[in-house]
Amino acid sequence: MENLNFEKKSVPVTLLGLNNAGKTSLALRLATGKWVDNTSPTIGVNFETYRAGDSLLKIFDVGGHEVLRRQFWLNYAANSYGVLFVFDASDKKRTEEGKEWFWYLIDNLEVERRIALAFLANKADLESMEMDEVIEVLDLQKLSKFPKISFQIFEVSAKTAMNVDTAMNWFTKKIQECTRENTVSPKGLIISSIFGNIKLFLDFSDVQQNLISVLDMLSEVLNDKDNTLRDERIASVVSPYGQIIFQERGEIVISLIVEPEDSQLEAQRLIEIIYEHIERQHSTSKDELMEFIIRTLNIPADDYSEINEYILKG
Ligand SMILES: Nc1nc2c(ncn2[C@@H]2O[C@H](COP(=O)(O)OP(=O)(O)O)[C@@H](O)[C@H]2O)c(=O)[nH]1
Ligand SMILES: [Mg+2]
Repeated sequence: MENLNFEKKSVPVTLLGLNNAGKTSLALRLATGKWVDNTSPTIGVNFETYRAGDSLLKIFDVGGHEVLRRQFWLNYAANSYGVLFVFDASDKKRTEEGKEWFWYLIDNLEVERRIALAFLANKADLESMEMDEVIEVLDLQKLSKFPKISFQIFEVSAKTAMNVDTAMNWFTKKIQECTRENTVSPKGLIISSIFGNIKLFLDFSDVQQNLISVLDMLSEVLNDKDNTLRDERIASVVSPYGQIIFQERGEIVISLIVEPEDSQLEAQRLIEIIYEHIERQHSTSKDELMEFIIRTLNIPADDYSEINEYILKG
């Protein structure tokens, strides 16, 4: 079985920039294809979905108010495949503030992997700074010193849609490259209840030998779940036989065991796809679910026979 195109391959990306730069307007244009006037200031974080070919970008629109900047920007950016940074090129009074916060983000962002950055000089329909001026004043040339950041600068208008497609085509292509680089080699997967009762255990390698330790870690995470589960109900533990990513949603917990050096972000994305599948198919059969998981995790056909499947009733 070759790489299949899944219905939902939602890839997290983040929309950042000062308040009033046009982030929500842009997010709505991407989600609906229309200009939506009268956006109100974003409180906290919203998300919109943008379809690009067979991928879906899940765009987190993070409020731009100052308190939110320090609290959320780095966290969301570090957990994304890419950042759309929106800069209001028509607001000369806030150029310095925009520059300061843009560099706050870039200088403090800690990512091991490659990340795509589209710098969007927005509101080009108004009287606004020329691109050359934006690059110069914000020192954007300096971005080339960050090898992990693939960047491109676009002059756009969320209002008239000018250059929005061009920017998004570039961005989506880069995001696809970044997801391809973030491969994981799943070693096992456990679906359990929030009380730790195992419903399905798929073993793709030698996890079985370590099952007790995996289960111990699972129960530790669950016993203390208000502390261990971070945003989005995720926890991860690195152990000698692999990295275990736990995610809780509704009544169930999915734990994916991958190689220690594998991408956590990609592991989370795969878990997300499995959750969405379970939620959509209310009465899915065990075989169907297993087949979906094997396809999603891209377990090679030759390894099928090595899959040990255990259903431990709880
Ligand atoms: N003329 C113009 N106005 C825009 C554009 N994008 C956003 N705006 C306006 O800028 C204001 C702030 O937009 P909003 O999307 O709420 O900004 P956010 O705080 O970054 O989410 C709103 O009045 C929008 O209508 C644009 O491309 N051109
Ligand atoms: Mg907003």
